[in-house]
Amino acid sequence: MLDRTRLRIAMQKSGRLSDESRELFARCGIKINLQEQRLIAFAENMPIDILRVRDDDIPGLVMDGVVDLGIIGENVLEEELLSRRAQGEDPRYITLRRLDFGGCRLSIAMPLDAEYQGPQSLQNSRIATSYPHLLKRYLDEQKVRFKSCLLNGSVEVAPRAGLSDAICDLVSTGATLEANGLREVDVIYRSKATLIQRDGEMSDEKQQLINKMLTRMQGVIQARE
Ligand code: PRT
Ligand code: ZN
Repeated sequence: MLDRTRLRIAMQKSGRLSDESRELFARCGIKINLQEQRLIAFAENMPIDILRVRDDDIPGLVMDGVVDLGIIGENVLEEELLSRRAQGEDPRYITLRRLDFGGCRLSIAMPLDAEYQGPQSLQNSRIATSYPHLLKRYLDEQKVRFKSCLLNGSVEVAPRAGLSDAICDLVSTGATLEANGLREVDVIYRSKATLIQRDGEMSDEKQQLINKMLTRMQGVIQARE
């Protein structure tokens, strides 16, 4: 049985955020043994348990109050927020700190030969994406009607495969778009990793621990700037 008095933090098990999340804990003085392929890792020197999961599960774990804190890309967090709101929920969480890693942008891209003169060029087109709610929010604001094609991977091959006219996907260097004959035409969201806390009561002990972590993080992040 898990000890609810220990602070529970969710991080990505393996992927683009996991090394830097782990490094951040280390720099905050939290000693964790992550060697084993376990779901849960226990800090040796503080009452903290680390839950290692798919990044997509982290916003929900925090919003449902299953974990106390989570480190997550704002893109995934915002998409989950919009998705839950669309289902009539009122999800709550607190942003503690925007972090200095995981930077990327969610962009619309089109085949090199396609014409683009602003969002209106996307009128009635089909767009492949893993972020249907962020895309809809943006194109609704632009009064553009579109059809989405939900893909959770290989989004960049959709136009070539005849599945869509355009894509809306994460970009960092732009190499993936270039390799697939696509051109970035519009940035709809800029993201970084962020540290979030569940809504609701927190025991004094947990709150003190969170405050201590935040103070240390402040020092670490300032030192890197
Ligand atoms: O297994 P799990 O579900 O946990 O991981 P995942 O495969 O869903 O996520 P992962 O590890 O790829 O990304 C985690 C988070 O890192 C994302 O949600 C973003 O917040 C952040 N991030 C930063 C990125 C990128 N940069 C990025 N470049 N996530 C994905 N990409 C992909 C993008 O989807 C595209 O395929 O990299 C490719 C583009 O990169 P460039 O450099 O070619 O432009
Ligand atoms: Zn994921």
